[in-house]
Amino acid sequence: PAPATPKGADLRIRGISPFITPTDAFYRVDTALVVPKVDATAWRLRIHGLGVGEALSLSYDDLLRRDLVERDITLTCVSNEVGGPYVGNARWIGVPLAALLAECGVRAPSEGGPADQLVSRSVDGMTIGSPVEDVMDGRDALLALGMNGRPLPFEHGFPARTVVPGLYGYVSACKWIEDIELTTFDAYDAYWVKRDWAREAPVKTQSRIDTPKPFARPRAGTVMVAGVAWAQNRGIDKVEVRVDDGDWQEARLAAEDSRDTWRQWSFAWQATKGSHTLTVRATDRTGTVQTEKRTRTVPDGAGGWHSVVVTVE
Ligand SMILES: Nc1nc2c(c(=O)[nH]1)N[C@H]1C(S)=C(S)[C@@H](COP(=O)(O)O)O[C@H]1N2
Ligand SMILES: [Mo]
Repeated sequence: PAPATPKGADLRIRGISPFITPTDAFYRVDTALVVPKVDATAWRLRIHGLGVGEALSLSYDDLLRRDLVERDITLTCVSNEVGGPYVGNARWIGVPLAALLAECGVRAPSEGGPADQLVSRSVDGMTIGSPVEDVMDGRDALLALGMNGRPLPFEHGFPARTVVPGLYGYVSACKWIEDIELTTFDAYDAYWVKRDWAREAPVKTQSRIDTPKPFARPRAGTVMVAGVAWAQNRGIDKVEVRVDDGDWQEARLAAEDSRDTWRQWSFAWQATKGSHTLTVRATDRTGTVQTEKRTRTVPDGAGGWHSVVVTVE
C-alpha cells in the first residue's frame, strides 16, 4: 500500500476538489459507445515488438501474482480546457511497467534500445503511443489493476490499463489494454496522432480556481479562494493569485503528496464590494511559470491562466 496521504494534503475547504477524487466522480474520456466488459478469466495481455526477446503473454492471475505497488497519480486529458473538469487524482494499484518491460528485454533508447514508442492497444481498438524513454526513466509508470482500493471499474479500464505520470491520457493511459507493442514513432501513428493531435504530449503546468464559482456573489470580507494545481512528474512549487490587475500574491499550498499529484491551494481574500476578476497561476519545480498565453487544446493541451469573475456584495 501507498503511505497515507500526508496530513495537510487535503485542506477541506468548502467547494475545493477533494485531494483524492472519488471513483464515481472521476472524469471519463474515451471513444467507447458501449463500455467494454472484459472477462478477466479469458483476457490476456501480450507484450511484443522491437527489442523484445520472446513475446510474452500474461493472464490476469499472472499479473495479480506479481508484486503490486500503490501510487497516487493525477491523470489529465489533453482536451481539458483551462479551468475544465477533465483532471482527477486517484490511488492506483498496479504492476511497475518499466520492470515488466525490462524483463522482456526492453531497453530505453538512451540505453541503446531500438524502440522509442510503446504502442498500447485496447480490446476496443484504441491505440495509444507513449515514449519508451518516459516509461522507463524511473517514474512510476503502472500497468494499473486497481483504483482507490478497488479493482478498476469497467468505465476506467478493467481488467488493466496503463497510467504514466506526466503524460496526457491519450498518450499514456490505455484502458482495457490487451497488447503492448514496442515500435518507433517513425513507423506508427496512434489513433489521436492520425487525427492531428501531437505525437508527444507532456502535461502542461496548470492551475484551476474551484471556489468561488464564476459569477458567484460572495459577501464582502474574507472570501476563501481555493483550487488545485498540477504539473505531474515535475511537482508544484508555487501558486499565486491576482485580484483584478493587482500584484501576484502567494497562495498557501497544501502539503505535497508526490510530484505526480496535484496540490490544493488557498488564498484568503479580503474582498471589497463590486465586480472582481480572480486569476491563478502555478510554478512547477523546474521553475517554469504557467504561461499566460492562451492556446487551444489541439494539438498538445490548453495553455493560459484560469480566471473567475465574481460580484462581491
Ligand atoms: N481504450 C481506450 N483507452 C483510453 C481512451 C479511449 O478512448 N479508449 N481515452 C484516453 C484518454 S483521451 C484519457 S484522457 C484517459 C481517460 O481515462 P479515464 O476515462 O479513466 O479518466 O483514457 C485514455 N485511455
Ligand atoms: Mo484525453
